[in-house]
Amino acid sequence: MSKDKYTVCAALPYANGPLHLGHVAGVYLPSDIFTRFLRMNDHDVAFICGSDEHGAAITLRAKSEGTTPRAIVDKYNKIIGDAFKDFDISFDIFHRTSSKIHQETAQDFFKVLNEKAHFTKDTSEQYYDEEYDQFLADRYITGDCPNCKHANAYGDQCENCGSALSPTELINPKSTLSGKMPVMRTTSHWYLPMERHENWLKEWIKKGTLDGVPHHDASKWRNQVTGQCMSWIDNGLRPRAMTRDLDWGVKVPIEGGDGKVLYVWLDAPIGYISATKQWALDNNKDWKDYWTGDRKLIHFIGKDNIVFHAIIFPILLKAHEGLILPDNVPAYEFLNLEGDKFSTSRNWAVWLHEYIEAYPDKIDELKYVLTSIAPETKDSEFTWKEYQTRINSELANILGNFVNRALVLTQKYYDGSVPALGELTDSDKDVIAQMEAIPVNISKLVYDYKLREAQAEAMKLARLGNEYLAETEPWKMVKDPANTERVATIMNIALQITANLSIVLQPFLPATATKLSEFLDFQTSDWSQAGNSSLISEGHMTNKPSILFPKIEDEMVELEIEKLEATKTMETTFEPQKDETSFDEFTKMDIRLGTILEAEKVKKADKLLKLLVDTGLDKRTIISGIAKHYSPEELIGKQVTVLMNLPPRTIRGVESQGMILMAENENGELSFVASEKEFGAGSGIN
Ligand code: B3M
Ligand code: ZN
Repeated sequence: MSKDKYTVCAALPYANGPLHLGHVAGVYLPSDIFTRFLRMNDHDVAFICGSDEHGAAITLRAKSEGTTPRAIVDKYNKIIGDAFKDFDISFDIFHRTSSKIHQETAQDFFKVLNEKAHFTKDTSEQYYDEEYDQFLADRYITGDCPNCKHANAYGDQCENCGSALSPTELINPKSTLSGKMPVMRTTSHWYLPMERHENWLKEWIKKGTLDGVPHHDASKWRNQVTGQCMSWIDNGLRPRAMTRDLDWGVKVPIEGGDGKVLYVWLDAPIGYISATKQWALDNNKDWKDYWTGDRKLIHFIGKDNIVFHAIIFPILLKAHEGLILPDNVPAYEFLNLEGDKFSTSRNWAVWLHEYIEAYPDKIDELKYVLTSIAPETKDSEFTWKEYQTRINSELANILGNFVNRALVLTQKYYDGSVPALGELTDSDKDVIAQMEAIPVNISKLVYDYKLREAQAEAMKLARLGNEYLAETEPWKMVKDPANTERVATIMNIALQITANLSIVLQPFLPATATKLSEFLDFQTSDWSQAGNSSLISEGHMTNKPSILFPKIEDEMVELEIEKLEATKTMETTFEPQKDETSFDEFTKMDIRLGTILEAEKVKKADKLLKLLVDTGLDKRTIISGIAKHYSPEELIGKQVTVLMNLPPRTIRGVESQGMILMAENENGELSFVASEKEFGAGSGIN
């Protein structure tokens, strides 16, 4: 039977910020494990990724960093790409959607679909920000999610519940540009009438058949993937706009497309194809082999990307004709961090590139922990305490301890040479049987996308070895010459387990597997060798080992937790920056220096002082809530900053004609905002 062929795609990260551990645990590490395993099993496989460089995620970031979209994507493509390399994620290519080959591929794709009449052109009313002269789609508009009521859902999806949205579905919509309620304006766009595809989609997702022909094993799709898709379909599919009124993106390549670009969720998945094209060009291959015929397309993604990969992209692929549809869409739930959601804006995150920089020798340690807690079926949590415990009590005490004992004792008793296997006891036979069974179990789990359990199964082999040595205690037996043959047998079996570990750990902990190979002077990447209990023969020379996993000290954990806590303190002490205002709004405020002429307490109000202030223009009464901080006497003659043109307010029967600006520190103490020099009353502030 010929082996299945695979094209494995990992979601293209937006080039609008660095990667954190949530991204790694839920997309890049599992796809890497899966692909490494496939390669070891001699499947023909391409592993594709790249950065997603269009869409509002990018332009809004550029705006907030005060730079151009081009500068943003160049910066983060590099940070992300370097982190992937350092973390040894084995993509065949990490490409970019701002490349020329991608623009052409996406435009051709759009033209093909348009020629085949898969789009409708329609004029409709869309939200528009009058202040910024811009239509508001996707992340340019936020509001409450109609499904889960989460505030700040985007115009194209809710990051909280993962549902895909349209701007008009949002409750209380607000422009992310001006912060204002948008108005409606007419514009025309190309739409994908998704409702036309409902029937085949239902059959394809539920049964795994495509127009009656078996396509994939639907029982292998995760429940949350099938569930989210079906609920979306059952809610009724509607036409979805495939173009946008923006200038950053892939230009619409047909007549009437001026000033418009492709919708980023049309553009980005085509990025998988254009990346494959570039890789094929670089390696003398034909990209079509990876996107047509008898090949499994697998999408590793986060749960907020489900409908885009399991409904919209499949519609586009099928409409295009001749291209393969996904065989599976293993989507991951979210990883939390120390009791809270990862948040880029609040800096509540462990950034991959920062981890790598701080702990370049602890790459496999992080991989191990992240796979152990991968959010495969439900949200999970990363804590530094668990990181420490898993490394110390599992990697160091079990795997590291076993390997070290096996190799050190071999050095000690046999100068590194593999001893002969003698007669086997029942327990030896049992250990050998398990050594044979474990790789079979791992295989089954990997093909079922249960990578967390698969890694646990691989660790079982280390556990088995560790227990075997602890029970047989060759270091005690060796003292009696009558046991020479028995000790040799035990050590032979321990070394065979170690050699098997160098194979089965490869997908999960590649650097560790390489170290084992060096210790043993034995290397194979052929999975079919795993389970063989005589991988290394009598007389083969092994090397002296070094410590695989140094213990994680409390100091490291404390340092990392403190680092995170520091971001929390900052957050609670100072209010986050307010929504953006405009220069126009700012210049509307009339702010001037004033001098306090008189001050007295307001009756029955222990916080308030009634001030008479010389503003240069006039002398006016201002009520200020500073009585707890200043006595009336000490205020006379003080220079202060006055907001002049607030509408007058009557407080305790007195009309207040402005406001004194004050600074407040984290302890709630107040200070006047005044000028550095003694300027005259009435000096303007702008
Ligand atoms: N850039 C969305 C995300 O990072 C996105 C994935 C595109 S995959 C084609 O959540
Ligand atoms: Zn929601």
